[in-house]
Amino acid sequence: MISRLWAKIGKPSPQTAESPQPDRVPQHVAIIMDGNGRWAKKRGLPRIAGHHTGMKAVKRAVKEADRLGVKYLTLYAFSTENWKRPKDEVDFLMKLPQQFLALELDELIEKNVQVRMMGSKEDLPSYTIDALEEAIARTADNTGLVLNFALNYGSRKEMLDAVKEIAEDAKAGRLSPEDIDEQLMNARLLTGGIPDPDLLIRTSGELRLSNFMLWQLAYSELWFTDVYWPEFNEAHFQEAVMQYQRRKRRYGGL
Ligand code: V07
Repeated sequence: MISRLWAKIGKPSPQTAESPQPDRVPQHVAIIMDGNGRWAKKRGLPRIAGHHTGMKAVKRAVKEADRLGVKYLTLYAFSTENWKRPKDEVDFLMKLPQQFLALELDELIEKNVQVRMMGSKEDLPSYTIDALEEAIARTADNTGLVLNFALNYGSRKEMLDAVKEIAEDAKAGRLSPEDIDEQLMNARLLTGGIPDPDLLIRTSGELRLSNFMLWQLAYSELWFTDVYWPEFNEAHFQEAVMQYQRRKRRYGGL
């Protein structure tokens, strides 16, 4: 009886409630990985314990993005403002790229992941730059998921640097003001070649962009969760993607 009713009205697809539709997966997901310190504090642990456990959530997010068919994953690992934190914490954070890559680079290579970095190498310790450059070089020809780490990144600095470059070109007569359009600006930003994020995820309950990809997020869908980053798992990622799929994207039109 029930099955005949369903034949008339159409069976509820288990896909819609339980897991993201494989078509319409966001091409580019960007994540502000917030709440590592608060997660640690809640447990009576030092902040660095939160950062350490946060790395495990990075691994989960990369695997889940890859499994879902996301093409670009950008992770905000360290902002230009994070230098203001206590020196011990900054020193610990600066060791994480090397630590992460020592554990994960072989698997990333095996999974055809391409590692990229977005941010200023200035002020980064040489061991961090070396580890990053090795990972970038060894995955440069990979054609799978692009894993883009925002490290020592700030969006206003990114835009100012782009504008300065454009002004220099104009001053030297290499371009004229009429040539300055969105396409040119896109090309001069650190995301050059990577499409704008379709979906931004921010954990830990803060409802801000915090100087992250301000130009590129102009039309992105935003998804916030109270979950602290070290607890962010596959189910949360799927929930964000399902929410994204339920929204109708308008790009300012109707
Ligand atoms: C960092 C762990 C995740 C939560 C956010 C803050 C702490 C992975 C990296 C990383 C960066 C570049 C790279 C490979 C891995 C990382 C920093 C902090 C500075 F090529 N996690 N993670 N870098 N945290």
